[in-house]
Amino acid sequence: MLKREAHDEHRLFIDGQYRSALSGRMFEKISPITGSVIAQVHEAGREDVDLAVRAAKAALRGPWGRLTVAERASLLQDVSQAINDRFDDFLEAEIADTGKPRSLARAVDIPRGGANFSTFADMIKNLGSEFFKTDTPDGGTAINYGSYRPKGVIGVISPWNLPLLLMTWKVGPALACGNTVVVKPSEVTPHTTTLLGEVMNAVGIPKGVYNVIHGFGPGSAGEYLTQHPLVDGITFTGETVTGEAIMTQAAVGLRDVSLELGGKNAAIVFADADLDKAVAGTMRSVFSNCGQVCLGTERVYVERPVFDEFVARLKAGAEELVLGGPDYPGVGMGPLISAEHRDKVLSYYQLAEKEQANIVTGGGVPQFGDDRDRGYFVEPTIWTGLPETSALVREEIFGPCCHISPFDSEDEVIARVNDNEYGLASAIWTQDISRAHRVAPQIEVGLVWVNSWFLRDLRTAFGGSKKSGIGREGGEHSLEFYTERANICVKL
Ligand code: NAD
Ligand code: 6OD
Repeated sequence: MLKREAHDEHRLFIDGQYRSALSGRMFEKISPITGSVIAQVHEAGREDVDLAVRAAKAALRGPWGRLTVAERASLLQDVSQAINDRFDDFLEAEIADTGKPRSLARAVDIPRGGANFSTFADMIKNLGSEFFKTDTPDGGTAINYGSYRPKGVIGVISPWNLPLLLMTWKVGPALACGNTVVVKPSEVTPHTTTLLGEVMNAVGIPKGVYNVIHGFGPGSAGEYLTQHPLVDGITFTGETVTGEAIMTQAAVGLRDVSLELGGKNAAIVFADADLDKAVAGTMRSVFSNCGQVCLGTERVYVERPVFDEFVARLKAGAEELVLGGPDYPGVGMGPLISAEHRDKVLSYYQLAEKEQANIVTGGGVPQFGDDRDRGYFVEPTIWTGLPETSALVREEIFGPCCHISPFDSEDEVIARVNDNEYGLASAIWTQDISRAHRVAPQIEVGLVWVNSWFLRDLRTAFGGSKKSGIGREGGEHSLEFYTERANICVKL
């Protein structure tokens, strides 16, 4: 079990060793549950980042680079097993950093930490290769086959909403393909990424293969990492504006990027839907993780005959949610991640009042009269009555809130859902299977769920269109991004 201390200290993890930042600079990690400092984090400067990247580069040519695919896959299965063996340590670290309900982190975040390694360890052993037999001009034959090698040093930059899940979602396949990584977790959730260094050492991952640098974005570790000339590829999950900055930084030296960015995801509820399931699914997609899920629903379109009933039932569900810290009795929703993020979400709550939205429920900061008043809680909130032009209907808020609009026809709702600059995910609720197949491909997003939400098979393509990202990860798409392919042509 992890030793709980009043103040944890998170060091950098470079070349298999925990180290202080060379500058000695540190920053504070604040608990979203209490608003007090729970850790000091070492902030990597340019020199620390350089050390980490050089360690990663050297490791490509060391024992790691000489492993067979089967040996590498076996070591990554050990990483997966070791995360599961230390499940409680990762769980405590994640809930302390994020404040999310223990039950949620136990069911989703930590299991995916292990699965992200085991899935790609399995896949890499079965990676096939294309083969073409070619007629040559002299009447002979050539054979062509595909070969792959690792891309090199991968810079991994991850966000705070699902810290272990989203970081390992990139580190797992990157290592499976034989790369080495330098990871910069979000400055507000440094803990599980740091802890993973212990696991890497314990199972015998060679030094320099997995490195961790802490810090911020611009003028700090994130920017130094993306600017480093020895970084061969950058994979990023976070906000669209940050993705734009990272893409600009990656353009120097023509480094490949994979960007998983923001969304303004819509749910469509047809009148023929099983309303019990549609309400329960939409409750999850709007309020899970306090609305801080990139795939979460912030726009709901409900066919007019069931609009009033749906709104009433979602309101009842929202009002039944128990707010509290990870272990609060019956907790269904935790706090937002930080004071800064709460200010952002509350600015939209205020805008809703200014724009005279119909506030179905919520819209403010809850007053508990107990310890919870120290945390960064906001009320689960539902609005109706706003036009499609409202910022509340168009912009990503990343909080526990949604706007619900009625619609009258399939064509109308498809046009309204697509009229947005994001294109990440959508959920369709209907019992008409033909309608589901007709509508789903017309939605301009990377992921469509029918009668479900966040049902994941890690072998499938994951990513967004428009301003929600570039490229796809998941399954063979991850293997494609994290490798360099070559064609070998042999004249027979
Ligand atoms: P963010 O963009 O603020 O930060 C993400 C990471 O980028 C952090 O580690 C941060 O320090 C770093 N960073 C910031 N500026 C940088 C720069 N100029 N150069 C290099 N690194 C920089 O995102 P966030 O607030 O941590 O996460 C929330 C956002 O992430 C939301 O927009 C959400 O939609 C998005 N998100 C998307 C997905 C997806 O799969 N599409 C998944 C989760 C979260
Ligand atoms: O499930 C995943 O692999 C994934 N990338 C989820 C992203 C969730 C966004 O918050």
